[in-house]
Amino acid sequence: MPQLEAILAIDFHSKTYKDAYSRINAIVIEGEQEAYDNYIKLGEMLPERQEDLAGLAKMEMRHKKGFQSCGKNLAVTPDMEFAREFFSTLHENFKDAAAEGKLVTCLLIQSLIIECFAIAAYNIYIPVADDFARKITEGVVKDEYLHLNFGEEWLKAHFEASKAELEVANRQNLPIIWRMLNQVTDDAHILGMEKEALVEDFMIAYGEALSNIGFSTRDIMRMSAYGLVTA
Ligand code: PL3
Ligand code: FE2
Ligand code: FE2
Repeated sequence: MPQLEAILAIDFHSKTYKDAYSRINAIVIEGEQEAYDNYIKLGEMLPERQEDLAGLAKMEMRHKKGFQSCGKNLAVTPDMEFAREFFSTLHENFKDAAAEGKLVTCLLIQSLIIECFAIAAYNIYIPVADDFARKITEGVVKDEYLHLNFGEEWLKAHFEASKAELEVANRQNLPIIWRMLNQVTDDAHILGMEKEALVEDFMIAYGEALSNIGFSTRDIMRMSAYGLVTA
């Protein structure tokens, strides 16, 4: 729960707020753009679901435009170079997996890890956002649950065949998320978002996803904390 004093103290037009926003806003814009690209790629890898995936990609493009308008509304210029660098490792991993035809790894990176990261971040942001950005973000987060659900449903239907690849992909990519989170902790704090809350919401969303797919509680505990301590 965000502290009331913290919300009351936020000055959306201060130099400090706008400076932090220039990076966080860029991260979400870049994240939505990469999500768009990733769903287009997933559509090529999963031709029988191409139409559904094109629909998800379209939503990501709408999200990107929504967040661009949030930055404009605060007269902030997003630092896109910072954001591209922020996503580069995860981006490379998705690209490599796609080139090797590793659909399960691609689904884990985009539909589970990235969507859970977005769901945690957006839910924590909503209560501390300015009025304009709050309305946009509320609309966006509803869609992100659909995207997470797409990955869950597919992986659940192919659980036994995907399990081993999911374990490896989790081990490879989850530590990257914790590192990314550490990189935004200070800026997120300025926006009224605490790291502990982000970690907690991410763990809940990701743990629930793994459970829906078919992993046991024991597996989930082991998998979802992977890389958290060393990050
Ligand atoms: C998938 O649809 C979108 C992927 C975007 C990933 C965003 C991760 C954001 C982490 C930064 C934490 C602060 C969020 C602030 C929200 C405006
Ligand atoms: Fe999105
Ligand atoms: Fe999404």
